Order: sequence, then C-alpha cells, then structure tokens
Amino acid sequence: MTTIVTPTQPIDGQKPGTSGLRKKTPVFMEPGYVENFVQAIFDGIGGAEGKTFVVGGDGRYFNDKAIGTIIRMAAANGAAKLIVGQGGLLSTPAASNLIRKNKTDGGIILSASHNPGGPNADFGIKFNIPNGGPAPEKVTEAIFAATTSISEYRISDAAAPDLSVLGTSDVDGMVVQVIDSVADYAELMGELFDFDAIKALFAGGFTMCFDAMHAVTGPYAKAILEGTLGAAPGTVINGVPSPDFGGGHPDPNPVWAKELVDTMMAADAPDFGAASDGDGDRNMIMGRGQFVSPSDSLAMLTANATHAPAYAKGLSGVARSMPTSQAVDRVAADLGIECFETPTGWKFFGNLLDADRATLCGEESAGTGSNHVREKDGLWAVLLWLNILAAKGQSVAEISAAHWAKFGRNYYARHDFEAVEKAKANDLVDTLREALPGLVGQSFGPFTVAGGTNFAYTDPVDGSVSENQGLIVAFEGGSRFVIRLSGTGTEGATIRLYLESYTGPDGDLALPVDQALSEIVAVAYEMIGLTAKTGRSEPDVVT
Ligand code: G16
Repeated sequence: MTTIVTPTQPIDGQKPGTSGLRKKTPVFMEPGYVENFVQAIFDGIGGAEGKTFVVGGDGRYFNDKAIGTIIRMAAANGAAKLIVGQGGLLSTPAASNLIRKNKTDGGIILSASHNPGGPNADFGIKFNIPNGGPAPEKVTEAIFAATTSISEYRISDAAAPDLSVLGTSDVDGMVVQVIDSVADYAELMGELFDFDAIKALFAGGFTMCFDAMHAVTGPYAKAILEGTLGAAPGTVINGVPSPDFGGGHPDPNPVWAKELVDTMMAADAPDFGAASDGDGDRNMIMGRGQFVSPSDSLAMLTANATHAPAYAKGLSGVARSMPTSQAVDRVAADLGIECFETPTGWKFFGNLLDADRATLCGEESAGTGSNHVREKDGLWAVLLWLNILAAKGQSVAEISAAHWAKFGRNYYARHDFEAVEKAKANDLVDTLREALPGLVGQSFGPFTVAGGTNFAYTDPVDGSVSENQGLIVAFEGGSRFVIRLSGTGTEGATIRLYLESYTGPDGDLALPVDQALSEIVAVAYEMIGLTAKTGRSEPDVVT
C-alpha cells in the first residue's frame, strides 16, 4: 500500500463555528473538501504521527464515506491507532468518554448535531482534544489557519476496513479497532447513578417515553432504559438511527419533537418524557402535561444532584452559557457554590470542568452535562432526572412547583429568526450594540433598563479572552433579553433572541410561558427594530 500525496489548494470558508465545521452536505461532498479539512486538523494539532484518535459520528448521510476517508488519511499521516464505533456510530458524549478512558490524543466526530441530515441537508466535522472536549478557540484557530495555507493532503490507497465487524485490523500499518458503540458509555452511566433505585421505579409501574428522533441515541437508550433498567419495551420510540433522521430535524424541542409532546400532553400520558438530538448530546425533559425548559432543568438538577451517587458529596460549582436563564444562579447562591457565565459553546466549559471549578454545566440550547465527560450529554440528563424522581418519590410537576416556590421562576423562551440576510442581521446587531450605552435608565413599556452589555468572557483558568459574544439588555427586577447570531446555522444568518422574565416566589408561578413573556417580547422586538431591519415580525421557531 502506498501513501498518495495529493496537491490541493485552500478552500474558502473552512472556519469552525460554535461546534466544528458545519456546512450543507453537498459542500462536504465536493472533491477534496473533507480531505482538506481533515489534513488541516492533523496539521493544526502538530501532526498525527504515532497518535491515537477516536472516530465516530451520528450516522447521518455521508457519515460512512467521510469515516472511510478519515481512516485512510490517518494511516497516511502516520497515526498509530483509531478507535472507531461499530458501523461508524458514536454519540458525541460516548466519543468524549472513549477519548478520556483510552487516554487518546483526541477524536474526530462527524455530526451536524440537531440539524437535519441527507444529501441536501447538513453535515459537520469537529475535533475534540485529549480531555474529551471540543477543541478550544486556540486549537480551532490553528486548524483554520492550516486550511488557508494547505498545499497537499496525504491519503493511503489501502481500503478502509468493514466497520460493521467488531475487532482489530491493519490499514497501512495503523491499527483500526472497531468497538461496540454503547458498552463503555453504558458502563459509565452505571457508575454515576443509582441504577437499583431507577430499576425499582420502573418495576413499580413508572412509565416513560423516550424519543430518539431516528438518531444516534436509539441504541444507547434501548440498551440502558429498556435493557438494563427494565423500562417497558416500546419506551424508546424512533430508536433506529437513519441517515436522514426519518426526514425530520433531530432537534429535541417542542417544535421538532412533536410526537413526544403530543404523547406527554395526552390524558393518558406517561409519567416522564424525554428526547435527544442527532448526536445524543442534547436533551428535552417533560413531565406529564409539562415541558421543562432547559434552563429550569439545569437549575432543578443542580438543586437535587446530590441524590445521585456521583454527586452525593456536593457540587464544586456550576456554569451556564450567557443566554441561559439565571435560574441556576439562584440555586448556586443558595448552595454557596460558584456560578460561571460563559459564552455559547460547550468548549467554554472545558477548563472549568478540568480545574474542578464546575461540576454541572448547562445551556438553554437543550444541553446539560457534568464532569463525567467533556461534552453535554442527553441520556445522562435523562438518567439524572430518573435518579432524582426515584430518590424523591415525586413527579416532575411536584419537583418544579417546589423549586419555583423556593427560588421564584425565570419564565424563558428563545425566538429564532432563520435564514435572515447576513447584512441585515449584522446591521440589527451593530445598531443595538452602538445604542447600548445610552439605554441605561430609559423605560420601555413596564421595564427600565438597568444595564446593557456587549458580553466578553475572560476564562478564569487560562485567562483567554473571548469578545463580542452577544448583547444583553438587563432590566430592573431581574428580567432581560439577549441577542446573538447563531454559530451553527448553515444558511444566511440565524438571529437568536433570548427572553427572560423573573417572577419572585410570591408571584404567579403557573402562567403559560407566552403570557408571562408577552410584554418583554413586545419590548424586545421594538428595541432591536426587528421588523424595520429584517421585515420579520414572527419567529420561525420558539423553544
Ligand atoms: C452547539 C454548541 C452549544 C451551543 C449550540 C447552539 O451545540 O456545542 O454550546 O449552545 O451549538 O449554538 P448557536 O446558538 O451558536 O447555534 P450542538 O448540539 O449543535 O453541537
């Protein structure tokens, strides 16, 4: 077998965003596109010679072909070994676990997360570092720099092995180990949680619906929930991964997980409902007749985490992304632990977790996780909820009501405006940014502006600074809105408007969310000049 050194040229736009490089699938399928980016990953991390990597993806269209290319390129770049999930499948948290457990030099994960999959949908590649977490900005910048100066890539002409068969093979002197995609992850979950208590819960007639959304979590959820914990067969729905996710968006929110929402809102709803996304790192939590917002879920998990064996000794701290509601801040203050506010992107939690400054982390975008891996973890969040429900013997509704009665309620929603012309979206954000300093003290409807911030973050561990991470307009009394442009969209710009209205423990804690937010929505739309600047008056998606 020989290594072929292929001359190439830089391809525009191979700049990793919030979570790796995400583009339309046909872009990734252009000749040399994957090859250039993978070579840039290897070059950006100082070469692959003698290194070991984990490789896997969420099974979306083109996953198999891209993995074949990565295997042949890793061999040609002198890698010692690849650990690959069977069939090329690994959930993002499972990949993070394997990187850590095997002390590898990192991993390459193929996913566009919650974005749809298929020949005309979305694809993505990201690199995770040896701690198991997404590459921080200094690494993604080095990878991007390599994409702009690349002149050749290296690929073996050996055939990639059959990934459906477990075992070890040799590709041009490199070991490829195909492993069970689920086993190591399932073992880790068994170490973190009180599986006996959850088993007893199910044995006592507790019912649940888990929507895997035709994505990668299906095999994990079936093995753990139905196989190990004894949930009734059929608890996991849409449990077979498909390359186009059954034609849907594998995005666990009330819009895209409608089948689950309908089930949980029905008169005969199960006790508990949950969904996970394309690559298994996001989660949605529901009780009977009730959606738990991701921000509330983080706050409630933080308040109750000590019921799970892994967190029984307490939490060192907690972290949330800036647009996530401030509900968890109140819990952290009550527990007397640190609470960090980071930019959007799981990569910003890595240093806090490594330094044991934070034990739990979470985001409004349906991501929650802990120090067990360095990615957010959908099934982990579901299992922590189950552990808490089992330990407390309460329903989701009872836990929520008690939580709000103690801490008050941060009513919360995110409005997304998709495929907005980039120039218009930038103009909207630029105009508000310039207006921020003059807003303080002004009144809009019932709200008086307490502060306007162009959010910047200084990492408390390594001192690195990330600027321009979103605009915050804070009102007196704890309500606020945040605006930023998505870093994961693949078409035009996606404007994300995050709306939060705080009601204290003595206020009305059981309002419909849209009613509780109606005034702040009207004020925010007006203040950002939404319709004047974009022509839009309704969000495309509300989560
Ligand atoms: C990624 C990041 C998250 C982020 C989300 C949305 O998640 O890991 O930290 O909150 O994107 O980002 P944006 O608002 O920039 O679109 P995932 O699940 O897509 O990998």
